Amino acid sequence: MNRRTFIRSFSALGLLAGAGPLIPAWARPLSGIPVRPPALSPTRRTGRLVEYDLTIDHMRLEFGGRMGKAVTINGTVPGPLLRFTEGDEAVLRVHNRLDEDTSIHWHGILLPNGMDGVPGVNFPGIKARSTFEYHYPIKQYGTYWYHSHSAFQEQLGHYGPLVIDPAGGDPYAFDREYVVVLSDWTFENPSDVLDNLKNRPNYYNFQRQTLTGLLKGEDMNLRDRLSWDRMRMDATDISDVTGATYTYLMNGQAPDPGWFGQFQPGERILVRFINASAGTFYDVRIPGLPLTIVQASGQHVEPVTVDEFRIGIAETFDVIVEPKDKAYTVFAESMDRSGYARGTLAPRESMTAPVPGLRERPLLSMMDMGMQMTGATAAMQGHDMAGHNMDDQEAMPGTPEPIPHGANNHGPANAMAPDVTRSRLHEPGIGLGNDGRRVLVYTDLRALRAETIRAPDREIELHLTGNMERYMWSIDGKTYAEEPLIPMTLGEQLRLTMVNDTMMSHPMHLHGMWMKLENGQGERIPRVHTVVVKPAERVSLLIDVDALGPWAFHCHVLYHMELGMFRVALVQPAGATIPAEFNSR
Ligand SMILES: [Cu+2]
Repeated sequence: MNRRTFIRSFSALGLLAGAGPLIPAWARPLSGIPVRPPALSPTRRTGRLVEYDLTIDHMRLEFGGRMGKAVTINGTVPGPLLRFTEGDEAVLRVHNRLDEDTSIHWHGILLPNGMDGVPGVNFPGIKARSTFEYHYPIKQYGTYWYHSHSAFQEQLGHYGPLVIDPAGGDPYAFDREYVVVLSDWTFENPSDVLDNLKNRPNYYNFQRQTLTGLLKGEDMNLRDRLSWDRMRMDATDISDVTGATYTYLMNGQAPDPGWFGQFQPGERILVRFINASAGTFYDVRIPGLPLTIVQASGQHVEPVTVDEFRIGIAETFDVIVEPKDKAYTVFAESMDRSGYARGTLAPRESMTAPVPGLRERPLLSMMDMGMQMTGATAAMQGHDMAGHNMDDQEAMPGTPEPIPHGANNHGPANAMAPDVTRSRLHEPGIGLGNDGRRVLVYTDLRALRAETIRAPDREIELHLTGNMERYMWSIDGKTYAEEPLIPMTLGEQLRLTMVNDTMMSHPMHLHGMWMKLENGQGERIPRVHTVVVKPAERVSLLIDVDALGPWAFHCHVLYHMELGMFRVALVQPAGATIPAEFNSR
């Protein structure tokens, strides 16, 4: 019995309390039968009524050989797998054993407003040592997740997977299924992480280019240097929190030895990837295996086969792979290349596969800065721009037209506005797509079923704003405290355009309603609950405003949300006045 097997089997029995990682049942290797990861057993099942009990507590758990104090759900990080079938009625009793408030938000689930679980927005929170019962009908299918919306509990392990089987079955066959939850762990108290970022926004960026290096002109020409200075940013500011403090987790396990999933040669395997991180975008690949994407944001898409995909915080992608009789590494590299989460898929536990090296750290580009560009610079979009001359070039055919931003009227909360913004849905994202690998892009996503497209009744434009030097994050230059509401009218068709004035990617999430991503696929427009808006990008989405109540709309980088990149989308019947409590916040 090797160390991995030993720790796994003994900790599963609770025999190694405090000595090994406690692995949720669904994340243990499944040999032979069953071929589905075991979900939490319902407390009771009566017809379509499925009842679960979830207990939130503090526990000391091991991450990469070191003990940390986690917030657990039923004793593990991540929490148990919750499984439903479309058409079920969910009853979820959440028992809070903490000495502080908690909550569970069901990410991507369409439900009555009072069951959405955002304290101070649509429910009071779950008080210390009390129980709250969620009750809602399951009206959709797909891979989702759930997490705390209270303080920094999500960073401490308060998240888990939620899978809903379609009433009519999935439109593709598979022999075995795994859930892969990616997340990030820090032994620092998350509020200290935030303090560090506020005191010195590049606190965790040990990859920073030195000022002397810049002045010597090693990496950039003069115009670039001036631009960076203007932005108060650095070309290596890809993530706020990096591998300097994060341990990157796959199914709750640090990379050595990492998560293990077993299969039998010849099987088709469905892997449900969920990014439950507080601050990490991952680039996922399984060297040697093409990845066929069949679901995005929990919704079926026309299969598209790639070598790699970027998964933003809170996104989900379902992937089908067909491994041969050998071991494979499931490699999830952090976007800033400061570390990785890792797992192994193999027919036997004794097998391992080579672990790829981290790729070179990417640099932000002129495109990311929203610089006005012509020709060759535009033609090189998606590649590192730092140091490239931007003169005398011609526009590349097919490049979306840049749109001038105009004056930066977002006040001091916005460091600067880009000169131009444009659609970047066809781009794989920073650091990807220039090494021959086929990378998933948003324009690839094509819904399996056609949608009825209605012309928008109303259009709104929101700018994602920030000041990296002061670590301020906001929307239209205002924090949630300063400007809490986005009013919406029940029944309207809304076009929401987001313009990212910052140089960081923001995974924007709307609760309670689908957003449909206008990616050029016509009536096959894909539904998303979360969309990554790249630096200097302009993205538009259509929303059927069909659910009454106050719904959270926010950036899913936990620290950006905490600092105010957050709004309440308040859906009311036409003609209703805004309740006083929302004006006086
Ligand atoms: Cu953000």
